[in-house]
Amino acid sequence: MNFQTIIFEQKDSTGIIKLNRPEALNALNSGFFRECDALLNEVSKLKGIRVLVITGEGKAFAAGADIAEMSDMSPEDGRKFSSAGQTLFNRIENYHLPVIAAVNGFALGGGCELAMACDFRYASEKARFGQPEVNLGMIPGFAGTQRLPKLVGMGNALHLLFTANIIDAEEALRVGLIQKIFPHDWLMDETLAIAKLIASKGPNAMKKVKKVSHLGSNMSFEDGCKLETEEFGSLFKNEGEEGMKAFLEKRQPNWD
Ligand code: CO8
Repeated sequence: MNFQTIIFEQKDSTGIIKLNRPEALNALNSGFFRECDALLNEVSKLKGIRVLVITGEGKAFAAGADIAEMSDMSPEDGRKFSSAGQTLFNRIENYHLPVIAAVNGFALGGGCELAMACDFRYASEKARFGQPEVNLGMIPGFAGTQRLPKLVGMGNALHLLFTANIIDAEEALRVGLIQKIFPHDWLMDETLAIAKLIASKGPNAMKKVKKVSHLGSNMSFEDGCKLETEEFGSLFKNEGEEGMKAFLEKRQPNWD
């Protein structure tokens, strides 16, 4: 798989997507949206990948949408660009595998929105987060206004969105934007270790927990519960049978 904006690598059962335009701090352009979408198509055909990790090359995770590409856009172009980004990020959120963001540096604007579309976020102590769009007379366009309040609460979200403040990893952890901080050089090893742990669990259960959590969060409580019941039931006479048998027989489950 040959791409201009990303590198893909498989380590055991983890697929690593590395944003690879370090000269532009991995700014997200339309090439990235196309290539990442194509990569997700390819990954779904590969056997043995159970978790994805998204990270960045160099000192940024991604410093935002590509301002150079956006600067000449018409309102209609802007809407198309926003829609392409939202479609990709929604696809990541609803992808059949767990997706972890390993935030190695700047995650600003669209970069923070990409991290938020992942299932959870680990960060290097060098990571920096923010939604600085209002500095440019813009607002987030890749669903940042929708995901940020869900993750950090409306007050913290609007504080970031209004001020364009760049916050460090400690502050991001405090507001609940990220789940863990590691020394910079440990970030990938720690992320791969948790990916390996997740990959050892029931793969169908993983898919279902992701589906029910994300879809359910956009439904009424009652509808979310109904979806949970439906998917819970679907795991009997499925891998749940093997998982429960293995427990009773005091052995490791065999998911393959
Ligand atoms: N887009 C394009 N190029 C970028 C971007 C970006 N977002 N960020 C950095 N670069 C480029 C710089 O222009 C520079 O290029 P060159 O070397 O050719 O001059 C190179 O990356 C290195 O950047 P700096 O020299 O600025 O590096 P510093 O370490 O001095 O500064 C910062 C790092 C603080 C991260 C700084 O680069 C910065 O402020 N970047 C912009 C951050 C920003 O405003 N991000 C939000 C962008 S808007 C957005 O994401 C909206 C998303 C929704 C869009 C909806 C679609 C319509």
